[in-house]
Amino acid sequence: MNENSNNTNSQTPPLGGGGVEFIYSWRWFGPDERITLSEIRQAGATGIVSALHQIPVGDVWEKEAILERKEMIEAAGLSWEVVESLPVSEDIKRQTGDYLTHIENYKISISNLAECGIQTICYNFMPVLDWSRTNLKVHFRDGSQTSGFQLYVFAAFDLFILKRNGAENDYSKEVVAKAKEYFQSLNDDGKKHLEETILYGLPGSMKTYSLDEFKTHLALYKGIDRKKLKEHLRFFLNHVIPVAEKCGVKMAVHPDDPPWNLLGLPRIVSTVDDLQEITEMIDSPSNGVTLCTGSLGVGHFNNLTEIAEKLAPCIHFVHLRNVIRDSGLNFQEETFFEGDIDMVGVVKALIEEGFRRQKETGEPCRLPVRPDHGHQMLDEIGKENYPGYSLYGRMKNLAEIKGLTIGLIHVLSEKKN
Ligand code: DNO
Repeated sequence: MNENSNNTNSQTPPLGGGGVEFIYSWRWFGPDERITLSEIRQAGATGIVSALHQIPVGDVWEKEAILERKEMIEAAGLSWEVVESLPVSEDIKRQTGDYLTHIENYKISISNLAECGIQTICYNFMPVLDWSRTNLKVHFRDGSQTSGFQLYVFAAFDLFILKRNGAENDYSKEVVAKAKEYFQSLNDDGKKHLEETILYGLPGSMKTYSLDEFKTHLALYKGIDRKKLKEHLRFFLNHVIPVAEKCGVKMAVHPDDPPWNLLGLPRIVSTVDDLQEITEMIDSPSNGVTLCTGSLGVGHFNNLTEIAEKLAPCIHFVHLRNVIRDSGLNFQEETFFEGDIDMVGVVKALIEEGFRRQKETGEPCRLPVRPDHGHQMLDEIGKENYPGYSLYGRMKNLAEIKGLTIGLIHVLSEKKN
């Protein structure tokens, strides 16, 4: 074998075997990101999870733009496995303004993606905010940095910065008192920092909402409760799932992070019951879920192994990361094996499902999996990247995912035979 091999063939042999092929994937925000495709390949990924963040939400993803990104990825010896996300516009979530046009555009984007060979699409239905933290740089015990959420800090933002009407009814007396004390301890910089952290916006844009912009967005959700938002999701699925099914695309809804209502905004993809209800809204192999162990896992009421087992046939995409949480709705991102989530139990459920699918179809089951957020560590501390989307932290998690999945597939295949 040539020592200086520059082989860019993405067809690396499947690892693990036994009828289940995890596609070891990595989220890449595109060519503007600091982390390059070459680094991603060296980190051990073969699949890419990406999105065309430059296209305004609601517009069509034209084939030309999709192919341009695809070629870039393939030129680096990788393959574009999943779109995360094909974003659902706020208009669609609220059923206001241009929502019908946006839905039509969404359908065109799905078929354009399918024609370009991309068959898994992740999306979410969280109003206004995507994921929320109160601290994006928690000092972790080993010297790295991670992210966390403290309910009283969040409440301090809600009560004293946002000054939302009726906010005090959403927290216990203890939390309100702690929030007050905390807020009084902050200087102006501390207050600004808290505001920016919570309004960080979406991964894929470094944009932070201004407080006024945010208030405007919140106000537009007046009158939209869980029931209404579910109706809007059902309407959206009724339109897009038949198109996805026709072109062989799997839609995978991403759970809410964190999985509870925030700032008076309803969240409807938070529990096993929510997920089951959504998958039953329209019975189709294209109507599935993204199993995100971290987003669901911060809810002390969610048992991830149970969710993986119950939802198994509908899981099209997996995000693996660990967290610690408590019953007071506080949480922190942990190292891969040391949190409250039983990663072994979850992966075991996925492998069993893989065996089942292989038996059903006669084909090996391919399931894209990616490390989600990683700690900021080593000489990446102080460097800029989307919070959680570090190179080294995710590289470590990916190695742990590979070890766990390959080892478990081996053991479970032996047991089966
Ligand atoms: C956070 C991610 C989410 C996810 C979207 C999917 O890091 O897990 O932003 O990409 O919610 O639509």
